[in-house]
Amino acid sequence: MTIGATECLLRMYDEHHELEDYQSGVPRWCTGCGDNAILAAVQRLCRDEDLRPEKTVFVSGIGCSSRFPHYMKTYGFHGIHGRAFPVAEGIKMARPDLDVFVNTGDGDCCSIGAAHWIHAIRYNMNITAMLHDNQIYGLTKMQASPTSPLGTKSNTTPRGSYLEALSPLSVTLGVQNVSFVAQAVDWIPELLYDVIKAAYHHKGFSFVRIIQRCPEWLPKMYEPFVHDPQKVLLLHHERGIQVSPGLAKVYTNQHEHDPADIHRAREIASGHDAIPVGILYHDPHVPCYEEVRKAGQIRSTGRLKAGLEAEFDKFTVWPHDREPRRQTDA
Ligand SMILES: Cc1ncc(C[n+]2csc(CCOP(=O)(O)OP(=O)(O)O)c2C)c(N)n1
Ligand code: SF4
Ligand SMILES: [Mg+2]
Repeated sequence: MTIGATECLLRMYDEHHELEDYQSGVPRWCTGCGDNAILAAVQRLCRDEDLRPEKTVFVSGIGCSSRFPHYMKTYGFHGIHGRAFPVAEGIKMARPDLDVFVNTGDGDCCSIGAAHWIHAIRYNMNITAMLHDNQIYGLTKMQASPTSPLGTKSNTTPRGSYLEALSPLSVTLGVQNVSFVAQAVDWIPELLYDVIKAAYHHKGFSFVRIIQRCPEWLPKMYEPFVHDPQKVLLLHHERGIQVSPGLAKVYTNQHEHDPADIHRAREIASGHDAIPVGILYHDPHVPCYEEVRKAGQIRSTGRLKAGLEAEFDKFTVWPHDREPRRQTDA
């Protein structure tokens, strides 16, 4: 089909998007909540990548952070607590042509949804996952989560939490088929954007843990890190994040890390000094489940129904006077 110059121009205009094309509503998050910074970075990414809103889906579970899809003018699914990953995987299997993102909290992902998280890593579907890790259950008003540091005082641990925090980076790096692991913090927007962008461009399951401040319940938790740039370790590499001169001037605590080195990535993830930010691990060659399974093949409803009937018939106990239905060959 040939199209004229005017139509061509109109199509180009139609397909060019501004920031407003991705913004929806006024976020209900508290002032200073790190979720606002993550939303701003993601909306900017959508604009810069010119993502088509009708071909983009944000999926979440339950929590403050899981309100994310409401603020994106794309498709979205504000799901069930802990179940963002299976919903996103179902969408990707049925529609591999869509860009699928997951926004999940530390309770949502690492507590009630932990089993789904592990399998999402192993399935390695082409999904960009952002863990909004504020180290507390925010929405339900301050209960300790698996990522709360030892001694965190909360409504469920008034004398301080009793266990060492679970490390989302170390867990992810320990799962078979892991293909992309990165970390960012909400108070360095430039780096947050670069990390989410790299995650989006990775073909496979990209897991970004974002340290997200919750000024409502843990107002002092990250003050020392925000005020002392030495407490942040910038990971840079030609195959990872390349740090801009402006950022390098402020954040002088830097480390060249090759994201292909999983052993070094695990060492960095388990360190207890400065917060490492950048790409810890990247393997672009791990096969995606949707490709292995040849997702997106459309089956007619007639064929699906006949297949189901045939399966049910196998287990039906028929009365003596009735012949079983003839098995279909679907
Ligand atoms: C099945 C089920 N169990 C418990 C809850 C209550 N609940 C809602 S959000 C939440 C925790 C949210 O914490 P997190 O995932 O860290 O998100 P945040 O609010 O901190 O962003 C809990 C326990 C629920 N909605 N559903
Ligand atoms: S309670 Fe915490 S996580 Fe929830 S919106 Fe407020 S600052 Fe953000
Ligand atoms: Mg939380």
